[in-house]
Amino acid sequence: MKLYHSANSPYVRKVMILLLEAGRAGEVTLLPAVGTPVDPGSMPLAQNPLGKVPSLERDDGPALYDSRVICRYLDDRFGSGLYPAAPRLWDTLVLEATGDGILDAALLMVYESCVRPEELHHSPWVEAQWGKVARALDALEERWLSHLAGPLCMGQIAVACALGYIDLRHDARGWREGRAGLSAFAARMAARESLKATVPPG
Ligand SMILES: N[C@@H](CCC(=O)N[C@@H](CS)C(=O)NCC(=O)O)C(=O)O
Repeated sequence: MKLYHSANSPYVRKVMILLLEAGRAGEVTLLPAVGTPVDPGSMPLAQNPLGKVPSLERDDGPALYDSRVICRYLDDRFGSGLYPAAPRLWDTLVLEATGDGILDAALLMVYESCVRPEELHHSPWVEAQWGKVARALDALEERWLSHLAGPLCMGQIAVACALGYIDLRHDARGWREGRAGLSAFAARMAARESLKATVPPG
């Protein structure tokens, strides 16, 4: 298999962590891809019309995207058990959607400052994106700590990638303040070999 890859992409990091946790990273060749929404650069447009990473070329069918689909596919292929059986599955999927939703908002904030021209920056829009992140972090702190303390699942990995990305790009927002449970979860996850091996270089 071939994975279109960027070391700073938190969505790619989800896939890499799954591969490492499953002990199957050697089965995937990494193909570096670089681009933004306004300049697809070397993004895998033929494999993914949305021009995004991660995208996965596989031997048993057409290319797969996005990270949720790729992770589901690899988990099924390897039997890695990161998506538990229902009913716990529903919590895992909502948790993964929450992690990915945090990432979507956090990435839009980065694109606003790095990709859009300065004269077009709109700070109420940026703050509204941070509002989504902050509400999701509060929900995780208030309602999800028990699931986060359970057996490793793809929801936990997605949230850990989201927190790692906030550390990388929005550290000044001080997300740990008032969120001791989530901070402890981030520290526990950061100690895993799979997370240590995939820290974004920045
Ligand atoms: N929902 C997608 C999001 C992927 C995504 O936005 N990746 C970013 C890199 S972190 C990207 O490829 N951006 C290029 C673009 O939006 O054109 C997923 O889960 O895979």
